[in-house]
Amino acid sequence: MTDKPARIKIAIQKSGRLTEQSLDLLQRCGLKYSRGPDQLIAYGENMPVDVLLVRDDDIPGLVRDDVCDLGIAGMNIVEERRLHFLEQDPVEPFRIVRTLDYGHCRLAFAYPDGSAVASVADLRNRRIATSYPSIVRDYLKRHDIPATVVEFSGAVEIAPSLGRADAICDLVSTGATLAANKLREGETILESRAVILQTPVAVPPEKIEWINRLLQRVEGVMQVRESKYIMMHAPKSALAKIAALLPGTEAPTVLPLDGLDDRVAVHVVCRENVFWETLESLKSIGATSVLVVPVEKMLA
Ligand code: PRT
Ligand code: ZN
Repeated sequence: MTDKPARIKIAIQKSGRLTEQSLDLLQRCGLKYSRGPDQLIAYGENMPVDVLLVRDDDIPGLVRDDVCDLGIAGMNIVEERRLHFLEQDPVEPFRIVRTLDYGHCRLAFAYPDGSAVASVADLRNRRIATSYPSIVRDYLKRHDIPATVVEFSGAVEIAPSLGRADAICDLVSTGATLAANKLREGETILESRAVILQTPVAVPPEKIEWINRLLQRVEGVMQVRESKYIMMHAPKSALAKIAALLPGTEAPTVLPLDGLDDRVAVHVVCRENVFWETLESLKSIGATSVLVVPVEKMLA
């Protein structure tokens, strides 16, 4: 018998677009780990949390099979694998417990420049190349479009020029890859970000504390990243409008300004990112000296 808490395993991408930010997230949650070069497991030194470094495609399966308690992967991979697993067994294979703020991309159709196939409506009885066959088939079925899905494991964008497909459905971020391959972006069928998956089985009591702690810390890290402290001078009469422009804001601190009766200093914590458009709108209702400052830590 041992009193040690059971160790939690979290699977993340070993080497790819999500690796750096996933490791950074875990570090911000307080995890210190040791990892040798090419090691597949990084052992947590100060928390009973070990990190499995694997290909992103394997992460949903590892979580479904309860080999890992948690996993981080792109929604594109997660949804593709989910639909695939559901074909074999109609039980939800895992739970998505948090959407993260990195790995943004979209799964979209794209059509060759100058082709007669230029929108989803033209896809009837055509061939679509993709690495996401389950998502694409599901979309076509839901929209009642009979078409052939041609599976490619990579380099999908060259399928039309090879004569293998009339259109593609692939991940797009900036659109540069499509443009370089003379393809025009069409309809988006999935907006994707990295997400945290949790195993579908009930969490054993010896793991509950640390799984909850980790997920709560992720919540804290996300909240801080999305939060901004905003300071400005504004007309007293504009306070309601300012609150409406800054979503997720708690009651603002309003301070008098020396020698000015109609203007005040306003300080607010805004729990969403603040864009230039918002600052321009604040200015248009009379705000001046607007400062937006990042938040380091927050205890709600
Ligand atoms: O080896 P492993 O299997 O783990 O990695 P991988 O090669 O399958 O995945 P990787 O590292 O390329 O991507 C990991 C995850 O990052 C994806 O599953 C997405 O969730 C997310 N992501 C975000 C992207 C992109 N942006 C992206 N732009 N994944 C791929 N791309 C590719 C896309 O497939 C296309 O080839 O980039 C190209 C398009 O980019 P733009 O900027 O030219 O539009
Ligand atoms: Zn992959």
